[in-house]
Amino acid sequence: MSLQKFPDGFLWGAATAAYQIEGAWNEDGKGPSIWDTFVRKPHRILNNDTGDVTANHYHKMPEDVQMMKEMGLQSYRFSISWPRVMPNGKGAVNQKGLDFYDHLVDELLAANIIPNATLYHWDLPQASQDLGGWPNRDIADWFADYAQVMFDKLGDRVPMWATHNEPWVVAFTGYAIGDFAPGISDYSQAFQSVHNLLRAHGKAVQLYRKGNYKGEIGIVLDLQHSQPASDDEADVAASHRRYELTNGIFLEALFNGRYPEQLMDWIGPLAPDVQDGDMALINQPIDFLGMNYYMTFAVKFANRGGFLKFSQDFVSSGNWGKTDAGWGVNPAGLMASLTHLRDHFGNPKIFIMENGCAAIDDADENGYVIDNDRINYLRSHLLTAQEAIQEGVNLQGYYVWSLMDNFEWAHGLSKRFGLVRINYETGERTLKKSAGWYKEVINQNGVYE
Ligand code: IFM
Repeated sequence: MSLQKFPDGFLWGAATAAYQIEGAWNEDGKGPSIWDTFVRKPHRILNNDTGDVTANHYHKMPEDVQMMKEMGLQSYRFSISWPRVMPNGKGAVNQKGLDFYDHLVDELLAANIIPNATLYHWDLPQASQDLGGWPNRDIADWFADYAQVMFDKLGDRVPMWATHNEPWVVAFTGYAIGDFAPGISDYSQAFQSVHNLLRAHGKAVQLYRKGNYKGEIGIVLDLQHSQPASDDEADVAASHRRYELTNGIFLEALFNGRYPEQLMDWIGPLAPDVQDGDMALINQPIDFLGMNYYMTFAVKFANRGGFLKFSQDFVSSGNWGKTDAGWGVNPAGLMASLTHLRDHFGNPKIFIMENGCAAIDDADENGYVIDNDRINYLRSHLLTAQEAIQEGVNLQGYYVWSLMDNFEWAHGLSKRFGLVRINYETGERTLKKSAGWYKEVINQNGVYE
């Protein structure tokens, strides 16, 4: 067993998102989000679960920060609930909502943990959706106003900001597939959402630069890796189309100021309305790229495969099988995504902002979970990340998804991704075996092979 060390200064953390952990869905002046609405519709969420309480972090925040300290985390990535801060999506600010995040940041700093804030992790104010949501061009200004409120409040103490988390999911699962809030099935709204999410990102970055805040700002993309199922030309082309749909559309716009031409040709009338100046707004320098990595797909040409004519299967390497979320496990896809960024997008500074797995966690009578599957999953991805750094990838930090068990969207509370077990009945927190293992990784700044 040899210890694979990471470079000095490599940042170690864990991540969460507001709707998934906070609870307190209608307390202290918070407005409803599209998820508060969506979970109340029939048949949308497994077991009719909601995020109304979930891990109850809103009420347990100081205890949770102490727990992070005990776990040895160097950084904590959280998201801010837009409707907690601006209940109507624009206009009036809810002081109590702001105070919550203010207090969180102070607690983190007191515990010597670097705060890493994401402005948007899917919980759009319902009032903004009532005005058309992400497909409405005006949303970029509403988002910029919200971003400014947060920069004003926390910009002096939060050194890492992300505008969006996984805008692909926001646009496509929310507005095209419709299995996530707001539950709309319309591809043209989805492509228009991509464009407005990116314009909103651009406006927020501009404001951040203008304010001369001391930290860094970027965006977090879920980079799924697509690989052709065979050498057949049709499969290779189908895989490329899938890549452009999930990754290229964001990477090309952010780094090169254009949408992939071939994709735009394929989608024809579904393409977003791009106005003068939009692409320049989107294509501004960012300080880092956040990437979330979970999955690789083997892609085939499929005549009945929708408007991009492909079908896909999860790839699992070796004997990995699938996680409890039904996803394949393929660390090689992480390597492929990282080296792709190195080779095609100028080797940007990267943080892995999420990586982790749902596992079947059997708790003993004390709530303790021996989650060897999770440890093996994390170890294999970390070894790959370390190898990528040896290969010249500019990777500077890693966050486990997730700090604690939480509301996993359409799966409700049934899927557990946490390093910490949540007993949803009592609210009790118990560190899993993986939390102890991760603490060692952080202490050693390395992973044993
Ligand atoms: O829980 C989600 C998170 O909100 C975004 N990234 C993927 C995670 C696991 O599905």
